[in-house]
Amino acid sequence: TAQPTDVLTESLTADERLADLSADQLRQLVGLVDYDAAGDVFPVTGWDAVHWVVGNATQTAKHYQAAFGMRLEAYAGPETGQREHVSYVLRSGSCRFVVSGGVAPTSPLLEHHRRHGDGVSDISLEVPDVDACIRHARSVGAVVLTEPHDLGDEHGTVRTATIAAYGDTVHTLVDRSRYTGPYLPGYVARTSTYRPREGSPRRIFQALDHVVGNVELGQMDQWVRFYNEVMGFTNMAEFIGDDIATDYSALMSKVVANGNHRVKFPLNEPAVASRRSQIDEFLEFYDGPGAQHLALATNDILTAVDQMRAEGVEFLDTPGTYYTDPRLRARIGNVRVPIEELQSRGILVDRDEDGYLLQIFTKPLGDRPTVFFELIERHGSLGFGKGNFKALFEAIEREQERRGNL
Ligand code: TYF
Ligand code: FE
Repeated sequence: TAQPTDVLTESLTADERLADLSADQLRQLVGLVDYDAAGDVFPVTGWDAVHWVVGNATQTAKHYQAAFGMRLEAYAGPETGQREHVSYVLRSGSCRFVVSGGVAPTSPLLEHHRRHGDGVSDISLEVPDVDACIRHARSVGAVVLTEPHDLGDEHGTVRTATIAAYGDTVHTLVDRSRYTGPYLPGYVARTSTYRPREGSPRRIFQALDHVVGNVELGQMDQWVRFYNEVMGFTNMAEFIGDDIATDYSALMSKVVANGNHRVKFPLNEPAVASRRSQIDEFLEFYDGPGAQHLALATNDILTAVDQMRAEGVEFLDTPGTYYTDPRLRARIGNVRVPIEELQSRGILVDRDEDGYLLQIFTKPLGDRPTVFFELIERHGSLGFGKGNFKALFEAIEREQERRGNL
């Protein structure tokens, strides 16, 4: 029987409850919009988890706790009957990572890692009706990798199915509305033994904002169509077309999103430019299409950057001229902190008709020049920092040149 407090929590979305934010705060944090859910062929209510395959999940899980302020919540491995690999479930706000690595030499995860290095294998999404989504996806030609099925234990049942996306990346659809366990059947609850340093913030980020995919030359439009037709996602206004591509970006980009923009997928392809695109470099070292960056939404990017830097995370440099450029000063107007606070940390700022955003990008996290992170603090802007593309792509190319890949 529902207690009064349960009634209260039930009126919140999973995001609001997990991120401990009001509806308004969440709306601002990740740039939600109103939409009419009637007629949605593939209703998506949020992100379920980002699954990583890495070379050393045990250490990577510690890094996400120490440097990203994530909390360990669940675990599966040989001790719990999962013999081939270990998986750590980490969470910050409503953003969940599942970090896995091979244990048995026969683990198929080791093959994924040999080919791609550390990377994202599955961007799993929360849907209220797995079967309806799969019926629709199949009817428009999507590749169904795992049919809808139930996973159960003493905590209830999770319904799930998996469809193929770009490269080896997949989308597992998850309905956990009838489940109360720590993550999925097969996992046991496990908490962090890592203790944040005295005075460090409770949480560095509250939610996942967007996940960007890099695809092969000439394939961007076909993946945009995939998200349009299979998932009913619509195209957002922000894109990098031919014009910008050849001038400085060396890439083309379009953005698709679900109805309320909770899930946003920018998709990049390399442009035919005078130099080797950062997307070509990714495709070579990831050995195919894959997730390029994850944007983490924070309500305090200054503390987030300070905390992450102190724990060894490296960010792209922004030249001083970015901040002294009078056009930037004129364009951005007033933001919540003095510009010097942004400059000392290398944080970028962009403004559009809806408001502004603050953002910063890490260098690639692993050994290969592939996946990296963005921190984003939105104040009304629903965009991706279009005004920063030039400065950002120049910074990425400086790194690319240092690696000898430009
Ligand atoms: O997600 C975005 O669109 C921004 C900008 O290779 C961006 O974060 C776009 C492409 C890219 C790196 C960043
Ligand atoms: Fe981004």
